[in-house]
Amino acid sequence: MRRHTSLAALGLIVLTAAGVRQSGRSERIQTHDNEKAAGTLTGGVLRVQLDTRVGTWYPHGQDGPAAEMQAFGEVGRPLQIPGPMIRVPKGTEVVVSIRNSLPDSTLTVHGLVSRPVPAGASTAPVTVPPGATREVRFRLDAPGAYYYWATTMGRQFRFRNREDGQLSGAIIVDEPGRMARHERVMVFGEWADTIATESGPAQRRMLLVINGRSWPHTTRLAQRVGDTVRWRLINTSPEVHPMHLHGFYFRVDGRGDGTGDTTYVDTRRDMVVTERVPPGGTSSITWIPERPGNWLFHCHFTIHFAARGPLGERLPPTTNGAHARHTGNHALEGMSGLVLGVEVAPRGREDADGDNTSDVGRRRLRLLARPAGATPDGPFYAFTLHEQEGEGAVDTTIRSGPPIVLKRNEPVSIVVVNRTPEPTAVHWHGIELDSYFDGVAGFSGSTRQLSPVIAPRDSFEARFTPPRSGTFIYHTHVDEPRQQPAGLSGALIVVDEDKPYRPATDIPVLITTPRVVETSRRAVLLNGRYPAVPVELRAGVAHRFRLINITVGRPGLRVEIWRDSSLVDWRALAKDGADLPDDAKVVRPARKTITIGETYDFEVTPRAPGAMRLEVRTAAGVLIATMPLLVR
Ligand SMILES: [Cu+2]
Repeated sequence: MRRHTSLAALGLIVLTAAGVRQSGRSERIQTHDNEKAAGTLTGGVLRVQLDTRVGTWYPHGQDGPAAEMQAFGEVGRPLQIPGPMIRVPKGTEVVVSIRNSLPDSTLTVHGLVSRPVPAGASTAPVTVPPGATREVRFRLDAPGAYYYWATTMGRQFRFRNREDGQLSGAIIVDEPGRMARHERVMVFGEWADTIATESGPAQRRMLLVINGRSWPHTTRLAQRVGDTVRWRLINTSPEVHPMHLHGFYFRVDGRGDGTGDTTYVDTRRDMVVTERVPPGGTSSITWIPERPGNWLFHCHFTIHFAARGPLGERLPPTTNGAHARHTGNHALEGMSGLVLGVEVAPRGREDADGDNTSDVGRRRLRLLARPAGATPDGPFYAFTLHEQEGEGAVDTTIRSGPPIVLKRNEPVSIVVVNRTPEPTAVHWHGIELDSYFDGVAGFSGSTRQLSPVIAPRDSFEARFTPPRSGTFIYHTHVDEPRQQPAGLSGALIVVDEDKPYRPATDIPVLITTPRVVETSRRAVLLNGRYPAVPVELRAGVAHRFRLINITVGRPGLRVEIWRDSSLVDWRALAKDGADLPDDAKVVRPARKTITIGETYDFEVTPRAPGAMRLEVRTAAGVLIATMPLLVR
């Protein structure tokens, strides 16, 4: 019962007369995947009757821990998280009645307005006093993904994450006849509060959910090789989510902000592996699973997907080496929150471990994860890369792995050897490879053969053939909040045979999170160092900057290149390893927001000798790292 004390302490009456079911608990809230539209559509008019009550929410599945939460439901039906979905063909008039059955909370509902919003029209929210019912009418003429949301605490969207945090529902407007068969609507939500603990200080807990549930209880999607998969991502949480798909690129068909939604023409659809979905933002994406096996789609902001306890409680800090959480299944126990699993079934006889048996022309590398010193609050680790036998010494001044440079279409074997005292696994971020080698221990592969965690003193051989030249990432996919700052990430660069990697003009800028003990809290490492090592450039020569954000908690990083008090120009070349179409390779002032799990390639040609500098800033503009660029 302890977990209900905070809501009671807020004065929220958690049981309604109509809602009581059994043993003092309020009615059970249904979580759902937006597969059924609410209301009744007749004669071009959709009528929806919403009610608002308190129920019991089970974000960890039917038998898991539960929390009392405010929720919407249709009148006469169970409460739902997310709220009932409004889905209509374009040109539909919508009549929504909203009953507020909360005994003592005034409900303020936003987003029940026409799309497009008529010029000069009010988008003011609807206020519904306790016990009252209000009716709103609007038209949905603009196809796209939108949402409605409500607060009972008078909060703005960006502060709404308490007991009213799940009062959100999708609004989808379809082009007539274009409802994609495989389309899924995913509503992201957050709930956070502070609870008293039996011993010690109050603890903040935070729960991130997709369609009302947290991993591993999110819906497991089943697809088949070759399916067209279309997802609508609707972020009704107050935080930014860098959403990353393993193993495949996806196209971004459109983006919106809840009020408007832009569908891009075909040539303007970004091809990415990571999409930054801001608070209140929507993205419509399409991808085709080309290889069978198990694949993850998850937020790359570690506090949004790392392991947590029931209802988002923080887990006790881990001790050096002995990592109890990973004795079981890493994928199920080592992650939570905004994570979705996709199981892709083969169409023919292809296997999830693919055709990687041939050794003809295969390059062999060894990647060692090794101890690299320690401080009282934890160890450092280092990756070292070896083409031959022999190991060399660990350079403890660099807190990231060396760039791994591979050739496009050249088969490679990378044996990851774990010399650290804790389990690990390596994910090849952005590489299109077979599922078994993707690096999500306990999930990658297929039910026939799941990819193992790499135990201390053990090794794992990853085999793949990178099909695309570009800038990628390799990083640990185990206990990321600790192992990444300990040193376990690096740049993965794939080049064409006729365009080899040249250290003089290829400039990787790997941005990682330091261990707090080494630098100030407001700093990031550039290529594993703080302060960054200066880089030499040549005037009149084109340099390829390969920018990578693989921090654990900086989703709004901004990278800029300055000469004196002006931004220099750069030319966009690629995003997430995929070349941009020619008409998108535009020259612009050198400033770009790069979220976690994204890579960007930019071409910089310094005009004259002198001093330039690459600056990394927070979303708010605070300078957190500088790389001096010396032009000769
Ligand atoms: Cu997130």
